[in-house]
Amino acid sequence: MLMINILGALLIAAIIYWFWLYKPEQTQSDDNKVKVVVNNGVYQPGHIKVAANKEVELIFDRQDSAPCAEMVIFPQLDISKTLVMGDGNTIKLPALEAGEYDFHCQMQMYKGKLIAQ
Ligand SMILES: [Cu+2]
Repeated sequence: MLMINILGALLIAAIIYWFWLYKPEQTQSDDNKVKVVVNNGVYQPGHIKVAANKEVELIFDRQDSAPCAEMVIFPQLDISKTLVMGDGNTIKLPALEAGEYDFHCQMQMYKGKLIAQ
């Protein structure tokens, strides 16, 4: 019984960490070309700053074979792509107006943000 309580408390702590406390790694790109590693439930970096009004190239390196990691979706841009294992996933985005653009997997467990400025 005690064991179950401890597991429950750990699970709650993990959920709180995941949804409220986790701060994604940030990166800033000068040439608008960024490599993003997909593994362990996070995009690394998760927050990507790029220059606005300039085409963006993202190279996704998928290390997680779970189906959850299979697709990346940019809802505001109406772009989605199925990712193969490894780093052969290049996504070219049009020049973006300044603003924030989300990207996530189909279940929204993996979440990232593109910040054009
Ligand atoms: Cu997912």
